[in-house]
Amino acid sequence: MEIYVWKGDITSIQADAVVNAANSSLMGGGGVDGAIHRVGGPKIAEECRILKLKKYPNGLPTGQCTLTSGGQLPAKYVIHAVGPVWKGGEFWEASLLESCYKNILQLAHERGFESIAVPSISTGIFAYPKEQATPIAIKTVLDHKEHFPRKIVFVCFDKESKDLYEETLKNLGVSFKEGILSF
Ligand code: AR6
Repeated sequence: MEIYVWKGDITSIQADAVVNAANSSLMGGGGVDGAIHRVGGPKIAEECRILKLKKYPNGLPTGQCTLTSGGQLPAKYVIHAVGPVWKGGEFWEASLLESCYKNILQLAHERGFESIAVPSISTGIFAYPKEQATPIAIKTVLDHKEHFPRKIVFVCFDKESKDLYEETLKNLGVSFKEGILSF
C-alpha cells in the first residue's frame, strides 16, 4: 500500500475514485462539492438526484457515503461522503468523521478500487478543526488495512493542511510519498 500527501485541487486527480465532501441533500454546494460538480459536469448531479430520490429520500446520513460515476472528471468514480458539521466536539463529531473514512474504505474495497483520493472532510464549510480532523482521517485509514486500496492520496488544499498531514504521518512513523507523479 502507498500513501501520498498532495497539495492541490482534487478534481485534477486521475484515480479510480475521488471523494466528495458532500452534504446529506446530495444536491451540491461549495468547496470540494462545488468543484467536483463544476468540473465533473451535469451527469454527476443527475446521478445524485436519482440516488436521493430512490435510495435516500431523507438524505444520505452523516458518516455514510454513496457512489456515482466521475462524469467528465479524470477520475472514474466519485464517492460522495457526508462529514459532520462541527458543533463544538460533543455531538459525536469524532465518531461520525471516523465512520465517514471507514465507510469510504469499505465502499472502495467492495468496488475493487485500487486508487482513491480523499480531501480533508468537514474541515472547510463544516468547520471541523483541522488539527483534530487530520489524526482521525489518518488513523482511521490505517486502522482498516483490510480495506486498504493499493494507493491512497490525502489531498490538501493549502499548505497548513499539507503540513498537518505530513507531521501526523511522521509522528505515527508511517512512510508516505509527496506528490502523485507516479499515481
Ligand atoms: N480540492 C481539494 N480540497 C479542497 C478543494 C478542492 N477543490 N476545495 C476545498 N478543499 P469543504 P466540508 C478543502 O468545505 O467542510 C459544501 O457546501 C478545504 O480547504 O469542501 O466537509 C458541501 O455541499 C477543506 O480543508 O467540505 C457541504 O454542504 C476540505 O477540502 C459542505 O460544503 C473540506 O472543505 C461540506 O463541508
